Amino acid sequence: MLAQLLVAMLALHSSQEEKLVPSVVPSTQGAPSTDDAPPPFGPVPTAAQLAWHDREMQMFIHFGPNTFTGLEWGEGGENPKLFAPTALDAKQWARVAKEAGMEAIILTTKHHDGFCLWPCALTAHDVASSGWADGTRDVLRELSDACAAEQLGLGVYLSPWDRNNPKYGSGEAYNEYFKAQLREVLGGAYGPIVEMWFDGACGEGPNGKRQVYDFPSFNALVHELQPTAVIFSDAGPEVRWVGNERGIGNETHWCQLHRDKFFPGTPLSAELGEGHRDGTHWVPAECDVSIRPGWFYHPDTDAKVKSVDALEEIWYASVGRGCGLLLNVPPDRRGLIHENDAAALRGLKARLDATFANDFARAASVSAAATRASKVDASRFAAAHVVDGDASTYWATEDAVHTGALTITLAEPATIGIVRVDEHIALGQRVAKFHVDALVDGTWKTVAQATTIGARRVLRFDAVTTSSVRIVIDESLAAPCIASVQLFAPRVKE
Ligand code: FUL
Repeated sequence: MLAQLLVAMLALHSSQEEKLVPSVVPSTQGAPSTDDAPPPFGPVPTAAQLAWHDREMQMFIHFGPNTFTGLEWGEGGENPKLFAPTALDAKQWARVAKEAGMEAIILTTKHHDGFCLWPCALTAHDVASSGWADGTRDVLRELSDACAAEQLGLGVYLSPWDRNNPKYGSGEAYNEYFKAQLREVLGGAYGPIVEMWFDGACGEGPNGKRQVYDFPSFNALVHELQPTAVIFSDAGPEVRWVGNERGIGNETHWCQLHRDKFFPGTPLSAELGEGHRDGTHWVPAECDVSIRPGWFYHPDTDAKVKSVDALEEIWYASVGRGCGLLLNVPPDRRGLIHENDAAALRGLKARLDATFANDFARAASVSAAATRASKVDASRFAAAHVVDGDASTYWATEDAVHTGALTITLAEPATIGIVRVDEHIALGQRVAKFHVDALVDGTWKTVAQATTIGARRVLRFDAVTTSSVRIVIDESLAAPCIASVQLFAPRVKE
């Protein structure tokens, strides 16, 4: 991973990408020359974006006055005393997230009702005025500590739409208020933040006026305060919305996007899901979805928690298509993740662990139709790198070769039904079309086909018993760079 980060940092150094990594490039003295590596293709991810790709699945937490009123969009005039969880335990949230295999938790520190889950010096509409522990506790503090203890990343959602604050709709004064809130949350008091989540909603405030948000200055402030955080919004700048709230990524998912065509609150467009093969910026899609029918907890949805089957389908349609999954798990009125939600997450984890426990391709022998030459090390771009378990090494072709095939010969025949392929995205996303063949009774049979790969592509297909599998790159925008190929047994339904 370290090497992958280094390549991304070096590539970034010479590109026009926004600098989200420290400007000091680590010394490469003593390291082999990278001269004969494929040149980066198109926009490439920053170190912060590569870390986001690695997080695969994150937990979203919607919590606040709505949890107690039954609303999804609080009106802003709610009495803060309504916020009165009886047994809030952020350590339990973090434990559930960790046990589910999530890598970070993103909390609604302020939703559209304007209520702050941290004691905000700028408003009385916050936990300090609430009915919870006489206003002495701080949800964000407790979650930050709990995430640190579980080694989870922490992300924040701070809604620009504020139905409580009288400055909302006034222009500059509200934008300054909002930035002052960003400083409180991101200024360091709560430690490092991995993701800033900006919602594009822009409704009316308490005066019936709408606000013109100053996103360029919000983004600049986030980058200044938390240089290793990624910013999510409908339009990035670092992570984009997938365009639906069902957790479903697009079959074709380009991380590159003509970012300047979009803005937070941008009209819904299929392009958000698909991206653009000739896009100008690296802005991968994040798929948000709630484990319950609403974003907030409502007691009448206890029996409507998504099943393990449904969650598994969402995982394949999001993580499996190279997107990130942001799965919302709203704490209940006790301030705990409900038993039903926790059980569904445990079920998902058990199923994914069982499915991906045994990779038949690991340490299999691999050959390629053509491989890029290297003066540094003859095996530098060898096909064997796709099964070496090292995400920083990869197989590549010469620059002029935009197709290719990897043949994986297993030590003994195996019954397979799932393939996972990862591109070496530090050098950009390249593959536009590929298919998978298995050798059955002496004949190659196509078992799966798809378009893009990106960070990862996981495909399920009808089970075949075989000892040879071929990954055929039919179309690539530049020399394909494949980091990993994994083969698994089909999932046996319990
Ligand atoms: C939306 C909001 O309006 C919803 O309440 C929720 O927070 C969702 C994740 O984003 O735009």
